[in-house]
Amino acid sequence: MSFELLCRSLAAHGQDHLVKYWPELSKNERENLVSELQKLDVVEMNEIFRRAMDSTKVILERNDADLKPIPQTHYEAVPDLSESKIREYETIGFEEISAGRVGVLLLAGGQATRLGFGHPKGMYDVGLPSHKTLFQIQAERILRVQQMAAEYTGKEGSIVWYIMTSEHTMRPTADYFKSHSYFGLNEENIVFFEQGTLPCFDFDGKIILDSKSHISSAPDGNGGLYRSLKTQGVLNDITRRGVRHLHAHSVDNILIKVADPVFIGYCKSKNADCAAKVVQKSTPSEPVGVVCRVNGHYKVVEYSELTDEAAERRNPDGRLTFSAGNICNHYFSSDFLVKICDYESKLKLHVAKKKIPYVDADGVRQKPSEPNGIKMEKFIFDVFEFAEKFICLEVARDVEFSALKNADSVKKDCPSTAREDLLRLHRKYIREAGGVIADDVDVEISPLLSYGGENLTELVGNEVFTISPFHLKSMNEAATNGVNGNGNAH
Ligand code: UD2
Repeated sequence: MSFELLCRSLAAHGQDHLVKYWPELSKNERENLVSELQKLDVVEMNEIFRRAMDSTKVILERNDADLKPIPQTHYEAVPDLSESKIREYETIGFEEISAGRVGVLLLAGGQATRLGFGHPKGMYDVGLPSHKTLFQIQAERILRVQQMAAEYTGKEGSIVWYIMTSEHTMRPTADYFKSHSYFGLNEENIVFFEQGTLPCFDFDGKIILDSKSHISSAPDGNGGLYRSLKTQGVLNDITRRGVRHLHAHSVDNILIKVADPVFIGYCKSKNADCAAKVVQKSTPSEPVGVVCRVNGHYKVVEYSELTDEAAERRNPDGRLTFSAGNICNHYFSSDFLVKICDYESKLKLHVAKKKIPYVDADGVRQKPSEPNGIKMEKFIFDVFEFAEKFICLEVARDVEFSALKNADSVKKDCPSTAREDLLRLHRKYIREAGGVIADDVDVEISPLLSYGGENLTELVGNEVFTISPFHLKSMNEAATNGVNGNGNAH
């Protein structure tokens, strides 16, 4: 489209202020602005703003009677399952992994603002003895679970790792993996793709200029996954490789069981198209969304939308009725993803009022002290209601969930709690395998050695751990990187 046509289209849709500074721009700045404007579908963006504002006007008059917990037929809790049931699900998961039918969708497009880290969150080192980052820990869990599946089935298969980044995290994430030789994974089985952005608007629906030649925009939320799967060719890749099961999760859960065979096996055996792992809410007021049914549809209801009465309601056994805390840990069948990506444009838009830097009437960039506009996001869980067979798997929080959200000063969901939660779990694994370890001794178990506490008895049984901090490595790792911990070879 020529510049003149572009200007006419902007004017026709009330967004011509975006070219206000055109006469002042250098050649490079003009090229940049034109390229951004050409990618902007102004009709669609105005419509998105309208829909987003409409959604904020909907008065939440939900009756508690509309809310129902997940029916028992669609809910299982790992801590209550028999060992044989867990092995049954795990076996199915291993078979799917070995057959190359399992993929992981890592949500790594967030901006890590609360953490205050200037790099992709997956590159964060919470200070474990090994100093492994979240990305490395996850990569090594994939390597280990592939190995476990191969040992179990006698057939080597690969997990495909689809990593969703955003405009700010794409390059540094891809470079980071490359400079670490993909942590031993086959480069061909890692697919980086970029989620989209949405422009930021002022409250009157005008798109905000971040500078005279640059539109203010932000990633379109983790629900932007569905659009980017389609536009970035990832759905085709999933189909081409024959991947049938996708485990989708946030980047910031240090305890994440990546490509969890038990979860995959559970979902396959129930013929589920969509599922969520949940943890029991710790208290009625814990600020987490709850997975439940609203008028028969599966949804995540934000804690702010739950009345005190509903939040505090308990079953005869004392458990909270609405206890299924969402942890951004989901399963999708590939068929479901294909279906959902076709109507992702209807997904709800969540609006957040933010302080968005802007260019003022005098052409000066300002950083407002009060919210001056909105950012819009789609949420990954808003597709639950479209599932034909949605199920939940409750998991133990101390085994599977510890999220890194904040800086240490917040003292909650921060680097210290993530590190402590992982080391506490590893102490538990050591004790279960017959080792002796005091609570003040820090031993980290490499994911290359053990995925979920297995494979340790021979190594740690009757061993007394006194050296702290200590890194318990796999044989290969110790051979390539040196001995374990502080000089003690195992
Ligand atoms: C998420 C869940 C919340 C709860 C909580 C538990 C959503 C929408 N909310 O809340 O219900 O389970 O996690 O920890 O799932 N991300 C992107 N692109 C974006 C925005 C986020 O990839 O545009 C990724 C982000 O990198 C992270 C994940 O999505 O891995 C969760 O995002 P968040 O940390 O912003 O979500 P949070 O903690 O508000």
